[in-house]
Amino acid sequence: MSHRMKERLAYHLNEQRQRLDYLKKHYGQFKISEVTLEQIISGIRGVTLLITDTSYVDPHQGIRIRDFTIPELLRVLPKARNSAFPLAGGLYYLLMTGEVPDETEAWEVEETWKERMAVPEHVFRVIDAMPHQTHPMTLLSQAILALQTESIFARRYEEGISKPAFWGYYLEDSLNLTAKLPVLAAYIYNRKYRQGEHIPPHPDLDWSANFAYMIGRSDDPIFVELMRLYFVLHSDHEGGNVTAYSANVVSSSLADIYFTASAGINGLAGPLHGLANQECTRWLLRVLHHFGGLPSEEQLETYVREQVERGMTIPGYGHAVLRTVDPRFTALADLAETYFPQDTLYRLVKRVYAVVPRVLASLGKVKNPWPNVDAISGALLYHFGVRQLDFYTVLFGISRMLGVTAQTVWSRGLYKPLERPKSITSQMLEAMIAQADETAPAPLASTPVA
Ligand code: CMX
Repeated sequence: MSHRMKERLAYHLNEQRQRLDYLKKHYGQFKISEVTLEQIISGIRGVTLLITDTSYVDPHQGIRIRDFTIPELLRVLPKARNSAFPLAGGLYYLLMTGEVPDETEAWEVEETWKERMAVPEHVFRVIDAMPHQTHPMTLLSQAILALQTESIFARRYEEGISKPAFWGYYLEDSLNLTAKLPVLAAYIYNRKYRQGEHIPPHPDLDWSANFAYMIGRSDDPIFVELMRLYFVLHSDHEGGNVTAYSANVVSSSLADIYFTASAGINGLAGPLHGLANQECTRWLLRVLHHFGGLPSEEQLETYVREQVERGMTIPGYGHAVLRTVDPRFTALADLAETYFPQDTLYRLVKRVYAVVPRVLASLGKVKNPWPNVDAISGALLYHFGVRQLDFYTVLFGISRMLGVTAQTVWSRGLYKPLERPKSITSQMLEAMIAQADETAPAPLASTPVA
């Protein structure tokens, strides 16, 4: 166990509980949001409903992880050996405690992970039992669920424990799960695309480098660097994204971390969310194929306009919260610009960036015409020969589980109750409107159909 991390977490949870108790007691009636009918019908967009301290998506600055912007985060976190990029263990320490770890603390998490990487055999058998064409996200979700047999929280809960003890077991489970994620991802990759060759983790490597090693790609130091950057960038995006939100609801029922993480992964598998990295790369390749190479800006603009006029979505562009270029996009573009600016797919990414925002903006309805992280992440993986597009969201997933598990430990540590919003029927809604507005037309539900 990473003792220092647990100790600091206990301290901050205690402090935060007191803070929230005070706020609830003295400012319980303070209004944060009002919700309109339009917002409810439009996916609760723009309604502040959650308190999440691990990170915040600033619409105009992008993600702030524990208040650090992406460039700040990359600067302050301890780096892996001979690397320009942070150790995932240090990031996890920061997500969990809100404190920037020193190198020893970051390595302590990495060492804790190493001790817990062994995956029970039955989990591999679950993956093996699935048909070869199974989507890697299905396999990841199933593998995480198969690990549920190992939940310490579930066992202790059955024996009878009280609320203050919950978070400690969620933390144990979280460390056990996150330790195994690169192993699971590599196993899925090797089984699907490398004739089942199984490479066990290397005891000397950090969490991120180990993934590269286990898929047989650690010989390229820039790919290893990409993995380190990639896993930091995708780790957390406040509490309302589909992954975190679904995981949070599931965990609020005191379902353990394995049920929680699997639920989050299922949400991430949708094309409007995590699967957009797969979809975007497929779209980029289709563009190259269509034009027989890199199109000019003019050609691309005509192509994109025609697509959006037919009602198609341009993957990798737009966001429910962001209103600017995603800084995660910029961080990945910086890496590509440094190491392979002439790569054709990367050059296309840049050209798309020059064209798509103005096309989307000209439609007048797209709230954010700018690229998100999915507009580029796949192109970089593709450059390094990871060309199995359906695998891309798995990498997003194992990184995002760092944030999801940290959020879950905090939720249980703050004794958050069961999430259970209220719903009404549309008929009730019409009746409510009619009562408030005498001039409203008769409720549709009671209007005879012509
Ligand atoms: N291409 C074409 N049209 C787009 C668009 C895009 N990239 N992004 C938004 N629009 C359209 C919407 O479909 C909507 O049209 P209708 O009114 O006709 O239904 C209109 O613009 C308004 O949408 P919005 O309020 O700007 O965006 P939402 O908050 O509803 O949706 C998102 C956000 C991400 C689902 C959307 O921008 C999208 O589908 N983008 C492409 C998929 C993608 O990249 N997803 C990954 C996001 C990051 C992540 O969560 O991982």
